[in-house]
Amino acid sequence: MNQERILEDAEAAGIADIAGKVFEGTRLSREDGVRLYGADLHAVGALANWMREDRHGDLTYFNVNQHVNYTNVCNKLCRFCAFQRLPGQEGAYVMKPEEVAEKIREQRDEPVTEVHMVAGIYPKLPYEYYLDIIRAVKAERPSIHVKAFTMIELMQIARRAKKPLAEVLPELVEAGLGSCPGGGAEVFADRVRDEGYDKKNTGQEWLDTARAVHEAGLRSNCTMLHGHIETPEERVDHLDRLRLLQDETGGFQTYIPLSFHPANTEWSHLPGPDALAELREMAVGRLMLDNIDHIKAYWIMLSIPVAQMALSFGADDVDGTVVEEKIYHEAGATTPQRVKRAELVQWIRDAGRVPVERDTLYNVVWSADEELAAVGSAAPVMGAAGGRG
Ligand code: V47
Repeated sequence: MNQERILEDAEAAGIADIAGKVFEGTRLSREDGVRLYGADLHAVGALANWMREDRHGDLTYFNVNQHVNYTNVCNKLCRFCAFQRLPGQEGAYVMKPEEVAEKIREQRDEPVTEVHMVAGIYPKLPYEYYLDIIRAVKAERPSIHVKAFTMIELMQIARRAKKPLAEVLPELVEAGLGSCPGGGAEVFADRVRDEGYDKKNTGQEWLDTARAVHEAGLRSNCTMLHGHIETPEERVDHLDRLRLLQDETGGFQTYIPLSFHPANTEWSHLPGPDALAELREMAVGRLMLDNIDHIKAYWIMLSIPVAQMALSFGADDVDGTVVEEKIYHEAGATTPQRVKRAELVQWIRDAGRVPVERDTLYNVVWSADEELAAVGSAAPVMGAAGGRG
């Protein structure tokens, strides 16, 4: 859609001033962000789509990855979580390093480039365990990129190591850690944390840990868990705090809005977001996070049809092939646990976009776009001001 048409729709929706800012590359304020939650969805989506196409054209990134959740034992008792078990509770498990390696071995005939490894917080696990599971993965498949440990896991690992995180991170890297995922950020606002996950790190601790990760030279992702008890103002606060940290470090590669799935959680009485709320969250993320290059529509959580639509509401990435997802499926997700690479490629094409297989750091592995295939990289450079443009 051209700028004039988008502007007409924005005018009708009362957000022409916001559209003007987006077109000229001016940062949106917190107030603008709150207004985007109340404005006509199609006008907001068209604006986010303009920004997506301005940056990435039709290119849509995916990777061939595998998830491993090494334990579901957790002491944080988050009310939104259906995955956690107490030690000894039925269904509780902790994988030995050999079992983690076995999971990797099972996929040896697939062109997997990344393992996404996250889990609960089980205080009994020693520091060596975390090093050993990374080493086990790398020994089994040396070429694989290990994207592991959310910020709260890193805080726990440092606690067990009895060393500051700045000393622990190089040791994890030495073992084979390549980058960190974006989970566990939830909603930073203290009010929401106090009601929903008061045993977990604060929002500020999550941000401080992410800063340390970036200072250690690692890239990471960021998320927001939306669609439960948070207000639009609290969502905008969360996005603004991510944006400010990104101004400082440039270390975030991708933002992923995560839709709350209520089944089997203490918040099962809440409805969770519908598809329209999911599309709006994608669009607001794209528009507010002007310094984060990629916005991911995590198909496992959204369903494939909603993820396809999200590609016209600001998203330019769909995550990967996944294989055996537990966190959402325990919470009632009805999506498959894996798709084949060829299926991902096809449904990106069906959405009218150009599929690009990337590695974790956005180097191009394969592209349907010949020019990009020749350049071989869509990776932003880490440093101040992130990857604008
Ligand atoms: O940290 C937990 C969330 C996260 C529920 O970095 C729930 O590339 C909805 O972070 N309903 C894990 N959400 C998933 C995650 C992720 C996924 C894909 C890619 C990346 C990346 C990161 O899921 C948790 C928590 O925030 N979560 N329970 C639930 N019932």
